Amino acid sequence: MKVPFGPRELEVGGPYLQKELREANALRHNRQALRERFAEDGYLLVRGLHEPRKVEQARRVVAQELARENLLAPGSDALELLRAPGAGGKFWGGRKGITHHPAVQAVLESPVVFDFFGRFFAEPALTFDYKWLRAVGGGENTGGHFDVVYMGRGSERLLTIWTPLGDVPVELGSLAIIPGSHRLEEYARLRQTYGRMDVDRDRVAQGWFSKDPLEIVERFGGTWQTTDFRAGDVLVFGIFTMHASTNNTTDRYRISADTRFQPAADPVDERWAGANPIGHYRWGSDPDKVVSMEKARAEWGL
Ligand SMILES: O=C(O)CCC(=O)C(=O)O
Repeated sequence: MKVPFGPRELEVGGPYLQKELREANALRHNRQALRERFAEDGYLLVRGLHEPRKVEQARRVVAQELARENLLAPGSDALELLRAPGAGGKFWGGRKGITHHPAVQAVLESPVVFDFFGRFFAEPALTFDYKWLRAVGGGENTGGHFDVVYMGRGSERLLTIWTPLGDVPVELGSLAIIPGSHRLEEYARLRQTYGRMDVDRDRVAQGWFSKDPLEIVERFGGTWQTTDFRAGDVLVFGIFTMHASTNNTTDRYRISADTRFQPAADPVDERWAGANPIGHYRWGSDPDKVVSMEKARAEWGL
């Protein structure tokens, strides 16, 4: 089977893309084993962390919001998330009315999530108030990037938890990771250059290192790994783990949230915390000063 992934079609099971993300469920209650797995892979896949019933309640709230904005196909069952003709994607980053709706918050800030991170860090965890919640439309995907370029001003132990709000099989646009990209020697230069970028400070037009997933693995090595996610599963990864998503090739929305956790005692990136986080404040502003990713890459020799 071939999967559209950015501008490419990659064979699942071939050298570039596989559906073999490793489950970490058996390690969930063993801090040492979890940490060793994370140090090796740069991610942790936990199946069924959330009760599917709770995920469905959150999904219902997001579906109602899409319906309110006339983005769902008229007459369709809202939970199916069939897109209205011509409807595009939707991003509710920082929109507290929906990201902090009790049913959504019950998943994203559930005690099971705090317990998971508290155990992993061996100290209390905090989460950014800002949440990244999205409905990914037809043909859309996420390009290859490290999260550090968006949120690297605080804790070096910051982790992302990606939470699909419903089943997300590969054809709906599943998250894909390059295991080991956070530590492999071949990625060292990328970490030392692109990985030190800050989209607000440096005004680079795009946070994605590349829209082309094949370019990344051909150049730096590794293999994209993804899976068919089920409602309740989560994927945790670090700020130097290369990730992207396959394209949504269906007529339905993929909805998911990415949220962040770190040790509560560590410094916090000021853009994402507090009652009204400022978020990105300069990224993409002032077109005369924006630096293209091509130019930035030329300067890094990449
Ligand atoms: O959901 C997506 O497509 C992108 C998510 C992402 O890049 C992240 O969780 O950091």
